[in-house]
Amino acid sequence: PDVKDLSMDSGVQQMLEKARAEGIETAFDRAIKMSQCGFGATGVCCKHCLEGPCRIAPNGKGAQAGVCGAGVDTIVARNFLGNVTEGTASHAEHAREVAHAILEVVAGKAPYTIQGVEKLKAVASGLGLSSEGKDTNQLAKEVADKAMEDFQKQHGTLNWLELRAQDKSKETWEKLGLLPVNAHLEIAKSLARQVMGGDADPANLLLGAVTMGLVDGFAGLHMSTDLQDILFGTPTAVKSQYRLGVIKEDMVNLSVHGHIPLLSEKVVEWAGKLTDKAKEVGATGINVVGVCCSGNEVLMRRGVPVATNYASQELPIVTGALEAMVVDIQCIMPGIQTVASCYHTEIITTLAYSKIAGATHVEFTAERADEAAKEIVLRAIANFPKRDPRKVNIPNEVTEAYAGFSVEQIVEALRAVNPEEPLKPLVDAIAGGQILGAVAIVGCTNPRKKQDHDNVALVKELIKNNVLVVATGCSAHSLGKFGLLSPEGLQYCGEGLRNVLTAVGQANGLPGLPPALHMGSCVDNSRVADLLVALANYLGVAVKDLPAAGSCPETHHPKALSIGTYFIACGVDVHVGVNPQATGSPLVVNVLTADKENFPVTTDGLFGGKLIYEEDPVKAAGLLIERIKQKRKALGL
Ligand code: BF8
Ligand code: SF4
Repeated sequence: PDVKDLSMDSGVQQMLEKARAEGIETAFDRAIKMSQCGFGATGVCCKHCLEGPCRIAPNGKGAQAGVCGAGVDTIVARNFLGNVTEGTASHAEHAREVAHAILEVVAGKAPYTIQGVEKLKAVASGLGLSSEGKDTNQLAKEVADKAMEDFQKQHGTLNWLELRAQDKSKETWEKLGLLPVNAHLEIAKSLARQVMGGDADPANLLLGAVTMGLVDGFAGLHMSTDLQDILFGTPTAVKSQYRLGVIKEDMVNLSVHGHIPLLSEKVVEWAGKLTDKAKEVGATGINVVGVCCSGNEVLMRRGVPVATNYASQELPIVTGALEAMVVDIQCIMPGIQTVASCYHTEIITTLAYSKIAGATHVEFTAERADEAAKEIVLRAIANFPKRDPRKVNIPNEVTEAYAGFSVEQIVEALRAVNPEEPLKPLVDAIAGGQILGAVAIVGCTNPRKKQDHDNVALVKELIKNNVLVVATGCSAHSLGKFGLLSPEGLQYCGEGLRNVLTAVGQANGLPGLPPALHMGSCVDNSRVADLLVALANYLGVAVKDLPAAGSCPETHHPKALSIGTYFIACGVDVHVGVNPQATGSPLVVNVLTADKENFPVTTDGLFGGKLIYEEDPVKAAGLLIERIKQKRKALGL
């Protein structure tokens, strides 16, 4: 296929042409070669024991039960729970790493300082800790200890759930017996119930997935965001740039890729300190660029430009001008090493439990942070003279974008309109119909879909219909590349939404707010949830009653299913534009996607939110708008 059908990003298209000319295979090529298995795609293949694999054919043809007697509903529900558990484990480990780092920091063992003192006090008070008479490190230790309890306690429920959940949601989960005790316990229990001969009741397995979703939401997303804000500061609005053109020919280019900002923050810091060394090898300086969620973290807090998002992560290497790509965990394609081996680019892995054969490994721990980050930057510098000038070709487009819209920043921006009741202008605009509702665009890009296309198309359709959009993850990067994170994008908005965003922007000295507000990385979907809870509490309603929804048009990762399950448990509809690999069971499909009037047990009935699976982005926007209108009507709007 033409490269224009693989990505909307012209720089990516240009690099795909270059890769083809140089005989280099990328994820887009592999996606074409690799056909998808029909059984796996519908979730009907079970590999939970050595009697199998067993798979149930659709349409009642062939064996309709595994050797053990498991039917299709059990198999699909169990596989869904497995996916959600995997995603949850990623986020919980992320949060735990940061909690552990804070404990090292306050013990004087790791070279970071607590920068988010305001956030620390707010989180401490939410956890029931008094700040009085305590210095920053003492208070941070107590907060990190509370975080660690969420991996250890044997009774009660997650401290972070008590901290961040709306009471009304908590009541629902409690009644259904779904409250998680501690993250590790629940993850282990979930693995144990998926084992051959374990939980075989499909409805019960799906409720298990909801508990996993709650672990993901509170001990993964919220805990990560809160602790990262405490350690590195809460993001405020920043202006930066997007696209492969942020790679600079005359500089040492170093990309940070992965998720946990412990690494990326230190690399940015050391890049700033070692400019002279870069000059010694003939470069004008060191240019750190972001990829994926590490990119989001340093974009939000430091204004670091973003080169590209998930599906095209191999292509910064193809510019021939990337000296090193340093990675930690999650969403890192092993393919980057194969591509890098054709250039001078050095792939540097950093975590003991996440290596790539052939890559350089520089072990990164909080304690060794300075040493490791310095070595990483020095390695990038040392690679600069090894560049082959004949292979260098950097696409020249860049797009300007604003990011850094934490809840604190959004409230601050609204305060310029109404200092006493900052949420009032937003609520009034929703009540008055200038804003129809709100949708969070989350998730990824996926090499099986034309990159950025559906993320952008869905958002354009929503804002045209006056739906306020917030964005996180790689989907936010899609929007950034196409001007939707900049006031320029206001031209695509319906009149009501445009007027509100312009007024709030102007009150803050900007031509307008962007049509999509970039709220951060994937763990920062917690910020979206916090905003919903704040709005619901202000209005005195439940989160499930708000005219709001979530959408991941181009997702690829099980983490998206975990995040989606969390939001559904909060009563928020979640759209996926990619097959969630659970369509082989009518029961599972009905529980997750049916309206409460049409099926006896649904997530819609239990929690007020459901899954919407629709591959066409414009149709999907229509379905989201329809549900938003239903919820408006129920609120009497
Ligand atoms: O956690 S958006 S491709 S990088 S999974 Fe991965 Fe998807 Fe990007 Fe971030 Ni989230
Ligand atoms: Fe087959 Fe049952 Fe074993 Fe799964 S657990 S592989 S369905 S026998």
